[in-house]
Amino acid sequence: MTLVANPRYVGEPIPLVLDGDETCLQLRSVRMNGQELREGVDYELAPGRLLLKTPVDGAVVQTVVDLVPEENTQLSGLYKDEASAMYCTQCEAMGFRRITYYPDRPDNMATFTSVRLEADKERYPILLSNGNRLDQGTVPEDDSRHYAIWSDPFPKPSYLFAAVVGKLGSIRDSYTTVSGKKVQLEVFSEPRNVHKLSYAMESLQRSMQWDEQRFGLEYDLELYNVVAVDSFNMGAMENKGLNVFNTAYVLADEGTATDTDFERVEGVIGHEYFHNWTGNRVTCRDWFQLTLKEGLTVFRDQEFSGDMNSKPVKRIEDVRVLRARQFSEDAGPMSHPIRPESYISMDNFYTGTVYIKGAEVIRMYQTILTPEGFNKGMKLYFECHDGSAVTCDDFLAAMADANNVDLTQFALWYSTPGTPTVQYETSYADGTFTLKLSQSSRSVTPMHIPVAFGLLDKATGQEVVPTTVLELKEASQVFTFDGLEGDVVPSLLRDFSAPVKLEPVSGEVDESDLAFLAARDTDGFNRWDAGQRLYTSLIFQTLNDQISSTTQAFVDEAFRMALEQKTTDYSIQAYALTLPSESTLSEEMKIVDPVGLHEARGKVKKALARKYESEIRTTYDGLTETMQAETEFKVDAEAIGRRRLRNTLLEYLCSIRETDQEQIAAAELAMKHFQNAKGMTDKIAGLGALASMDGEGADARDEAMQTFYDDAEGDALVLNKWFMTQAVADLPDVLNRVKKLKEHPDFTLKNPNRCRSLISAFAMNSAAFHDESGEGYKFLGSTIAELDKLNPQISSRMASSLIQWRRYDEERGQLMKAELEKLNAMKLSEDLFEIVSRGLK
Ligand code: HT7
Ligand code: ZN
Repeated sequence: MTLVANPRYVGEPIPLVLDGDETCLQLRSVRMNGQELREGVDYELAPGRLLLKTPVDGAVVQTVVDLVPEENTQLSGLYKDEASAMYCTQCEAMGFRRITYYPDRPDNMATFTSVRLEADKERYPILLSNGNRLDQGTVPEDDSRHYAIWSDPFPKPSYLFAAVVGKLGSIRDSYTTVSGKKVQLEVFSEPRNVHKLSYAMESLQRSMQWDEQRFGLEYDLELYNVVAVDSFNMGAMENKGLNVFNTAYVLADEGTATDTDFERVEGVIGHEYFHNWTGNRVTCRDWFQLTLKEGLTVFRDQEFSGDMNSKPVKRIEDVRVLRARQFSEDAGPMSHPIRPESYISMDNFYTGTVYIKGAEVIRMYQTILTPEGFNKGMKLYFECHDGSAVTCDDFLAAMADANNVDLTQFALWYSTPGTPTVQYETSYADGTFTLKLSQSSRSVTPMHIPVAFGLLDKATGQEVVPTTVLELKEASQVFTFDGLEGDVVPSLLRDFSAPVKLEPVSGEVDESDLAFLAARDTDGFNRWDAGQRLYTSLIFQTLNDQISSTTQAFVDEAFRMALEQKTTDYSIQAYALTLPSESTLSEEMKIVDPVGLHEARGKVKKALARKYESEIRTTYDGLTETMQAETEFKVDAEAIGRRRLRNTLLEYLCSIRETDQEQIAAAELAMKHFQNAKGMTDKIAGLGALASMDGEGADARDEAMQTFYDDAEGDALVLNKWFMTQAVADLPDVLNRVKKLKEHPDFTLKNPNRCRSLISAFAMNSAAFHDESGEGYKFLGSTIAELDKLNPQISSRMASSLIQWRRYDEERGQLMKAELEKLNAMKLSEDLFEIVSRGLK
């Protein structure tokens, strides 16, 4: 590397810090301008760093290190993927320092002009790195070896460096950009998976076109490579011109991937591609600014997926994830602002808060400034900061300056942890509707909260006040709407315009309004949400054994209407028929009762299934007939929606199994669904239903599990589904099953996907994991300890369920805490130590 003195620095030269992880690097030599440097004289080695005592402006520094990728089980730095035998890198956030000594910080943007890779030709025919390939050929001294030289003209921080060396298959295509440049696209995987790459390629082409159309952003290199790797800590990585992907987010075909997998492939391919501008061209000054690139890029991928499929469906899905995942994170000891203020290990801050709440914050800019204003802000952001490492404040300033508005108060979203609450109070007299909004949050001063609002005529369902964005900026504010006639119903926080909890001041939600909105709201998101609130009410009434007949009647009506809806928007219909998840429901409880909640939700589900069994069956059979008549397998919105709806109905039908007779009928239905499935979506839905069957359904369950396993023929992603289905089953002895599966020859703690599919999935099986014996906690605690020795990024993530112990009753809480204390007494990785110690604080 060539050193360049910081032109802003004045004073005596100070030592230059090169970061390096001595636990995996063996330093051989350091040279400056060709001269070998002496340890203790010219440089010093300390834990985590090498100090160059007298750096010289313009000097060329060379470091030579040894490392053993085969032993790198952390999957950070350079490692060997066992499944494919390929070597690959993962440098974000701090993996480059596990490859060599270097100023490994995001604001050090350098051009990597000649990355030379060399390997055995036969065993490693593919040699890839960032940018464009300058040269390749046979090594002159040894014709069994070859080399490639890569050069990336764009300055980049080291976290965006990548190299891949292996025996890979690929598919190739191209994309001609809006200005007529032809870009070569290539997607690589293990040769046996090449037939599963076309959806990723098509998604990439769609992403490139969408970014040009929506934001005027064009791709900038001559080629774009994507590599699928089985062992990967996260979803994917946006390395410049050489994305590395977890196989789970690239490989997809109808036989092995569900519709959700297809949707994820499209979303994650888009996400990594969009990083080329929001992350790579403009990057983060420091890791506290992570949401600058991640929140913005998640927002961009959400918008992309919404445009490719259905906007309301995508919004519902995104808010479901936010509520289930981020709200609980924000209510626990890992609560942090989207721009965190401190960390021990940065890897622990790739969180739901930074990513998905971060995306909600970006969405609020758009809501406040309008899409046109938002686009103006984006344009200015790139004009001012292309090629730089900047901050969230710079982004906010671009939005404010481009629109000539003051966003000072909005900046509180970057520094305030926790989920704000917005309370509302309404009155209506003499044709004037009055709405009082108040806010409370962990910010000392009020936040800037956009509340999208509409009013509907109660008699006709017509919008009398179309969606209007109310800007709540004070602790409490009153808004009036006059000139109205007849009764009206308010629709608040339309399209979920801010990541807040909404509640009436009185504490009593008007359920008749909810029932009206569930049937007639013109805002698709709020129509769905009103139904969810009614279901929530009934589930809690069931839990407390105090069912109100009025609530029951509203729920019945909402469910029946959703069921009988004549629409082709089958996904919306499916979501309207789906009860809120246990994790979303638990957000409503001060002290979470996981088993009670599981039972209450189950009871409501079964009661609805019994009440509407014949209507459910008719719709299910109708869909089955339509689908059987189809000759072509499609993954468009309509086909996905149809499968989603039919699988939702299957769940209801299979929940009716009190008597032996009913158990047999449910097992037969699920088995038929499983056996006749045309793709993985239906197959896994059938298997999922069978997985929880016992008694008269046990034989069918075991038979289907075996068939599914055999059909998988060792396919890693399909086997993950097999493990997961069993880990989340609703069976009394699920923990023993999981323990046995952990010893299965196909199980390994070394592969993060496999770990997540069994261990993390079990921790999400709330009733089983939280069994009052505490055995679930013990199992997780000991597995985390085992895993921490291999892969701290994954072990620390697995501890996230245990640190929620304060949310549970005394007995459960103490049992969970005891596991954290056991871990705390061990020698832990930094990553896990940070989570455990936060959990015990
Ligand atoms: N930007 C990428 C982050 C990432 C990562 C972070 C820590 C450890 C491993 C990792 N692999 C990828 C992913 C993204 O948001 O696009
Ligand atoms: Zn990202």
